[in-house]
Amino acid sequence: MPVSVPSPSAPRQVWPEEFATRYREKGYWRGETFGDFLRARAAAHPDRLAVVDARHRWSYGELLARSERAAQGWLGLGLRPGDRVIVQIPNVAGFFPAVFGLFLAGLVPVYALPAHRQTELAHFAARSGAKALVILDRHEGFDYRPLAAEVQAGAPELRHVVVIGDPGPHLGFDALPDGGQALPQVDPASVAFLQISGGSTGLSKLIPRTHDDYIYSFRASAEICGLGADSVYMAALPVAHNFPMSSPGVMGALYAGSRVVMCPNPSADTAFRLIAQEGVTITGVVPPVALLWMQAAAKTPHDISSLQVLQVGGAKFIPEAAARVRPTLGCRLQQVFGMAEGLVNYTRLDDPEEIVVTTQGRPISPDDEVLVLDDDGRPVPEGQPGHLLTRGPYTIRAYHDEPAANARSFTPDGFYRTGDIVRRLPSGHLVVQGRAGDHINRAGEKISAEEIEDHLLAHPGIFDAAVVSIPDAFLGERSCAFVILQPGAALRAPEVKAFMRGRGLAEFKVPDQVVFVEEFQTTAVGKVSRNVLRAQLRARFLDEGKTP
Ligand code: OOB
Repeated sequence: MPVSVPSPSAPRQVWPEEFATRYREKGYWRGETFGDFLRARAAAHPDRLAVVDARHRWSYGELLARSERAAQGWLGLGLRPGDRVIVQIPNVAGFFPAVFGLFLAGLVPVYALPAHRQTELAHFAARSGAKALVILDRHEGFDYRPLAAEVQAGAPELRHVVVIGDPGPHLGFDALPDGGQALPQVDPASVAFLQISGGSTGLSKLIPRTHDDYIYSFRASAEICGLGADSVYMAALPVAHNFPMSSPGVMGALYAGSRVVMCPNPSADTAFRLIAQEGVTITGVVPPVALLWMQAAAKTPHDISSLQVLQVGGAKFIPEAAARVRPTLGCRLQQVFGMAEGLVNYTRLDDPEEIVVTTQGRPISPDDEVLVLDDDGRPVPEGQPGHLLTRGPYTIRAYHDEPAANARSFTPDGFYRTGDIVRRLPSGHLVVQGRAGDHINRAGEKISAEEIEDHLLAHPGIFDAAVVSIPDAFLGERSCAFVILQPGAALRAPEVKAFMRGRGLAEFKVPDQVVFVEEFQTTAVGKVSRNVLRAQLRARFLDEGKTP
């Protein structure tokens, strides 16, 4: 096999040598790539079912064959190891040959969510320098082909749009040219893919994850969740997100030789039908979806008794709701508190019910270092709230090409500042108390206040804007934009929302609520920081009892 020589611009993720050595010696990093493990499973049990969706049932052997063909196709386009390819594919089986094809060819997927639109995709293209974009033709009533064309028109480096399904004006995934070359040998320490950050400040950052570090995180996750040959994991959340991807997610399930079921949307009806049909044993959802499922369970015609574990994460699951999972759905609850940057915490399947209901779990690895610090950077006494910082064998040391954000988000000795406020119990379990930063966690979708404010300010009738999170009984948090109009401007909330939709943004970023104000209160000193301003507005809004 020829050794892959990544293109010079290929993203990198490097741990200091002493850490890398330790992580290898302890057996966390085993020098294995995505391609290696798929080949190994296909050799061990070629006929076992690997991936199922409404139209396909592929065995491990078939998945590998399709992925190898795709790898040839990617190289046939002239792409070279280390090149980036944006992947915007919803929950269909076709996701896997596309991405395993990229892995086998030494190419680097950039995972976009199905909800992302022109603005986000253009940003990922510019930041990653991607040369190709791969999409599904249409999903849930949305046609991704015109969107891809629009993105391509604004991104000179994006040479190819490849479509699974009917290609329209683009290139068909099944019609990729055969590269006819030996597949490269991929370095397990190289970057396997770029994940998208929640974007706590400004636009989303790209998170480079290596084969070594990511495979460790889902191998260990699969063990924690007890996955094996008889397990059936259903991806109910968009598979490109880190939670359904790797906690243990579809990758952990394939690693463990389990079966993966792709659920096209998380509505109770669709999900319950698939659980019953496929004998799903474990799946993961965000808290609002769990609430809907608990409500629907009483009257569903589907038999969901195969479900053993419901994972809930991405946003805080309140204990009152958590306590109802077992009685209503008849399965165990596992809370998952993770982040695309690395650290993932789980309540364990044998934890006492009290811990499962009231905490967000404890870290995967004995080598996950967790600090809980006060505002001055000193450790807080056990059980007290503080800032969560972390470092470990699957937590990144830097974002891709973001010197300023890296200086803010990482300490000089390599700890990632998560932005979360937590309490740590004597057992090591963490309880999430809130966020230090200014983002809105809307049903697990993270929205940067700053990014939305910038879009609002682009409206000629808007003088100033501040976006804040408001507690919401269903979503956890919703977004509220406080807007000061230009003198003489007469805008109403629906117009502001329509304007935001016209900006080519993911729908979840359109403010849920728009409140017009005359001015922002400032202190006697004059200017206040955006954070203080947002906190003031939020307090004023809640004081005035505007929230249900
Ligand atoms: C997951 O990943 P991201 O990158 O979309 O968001 C990370 C942030 C965390 O820093 C925290 O603020 C919040 O989402 N979060 C939770 C939570 N899980 C995530 N807040 C409270 N309770 C929880 N259980 O959201 C993610 C990645 C992997 C696994 C699970 C979730």
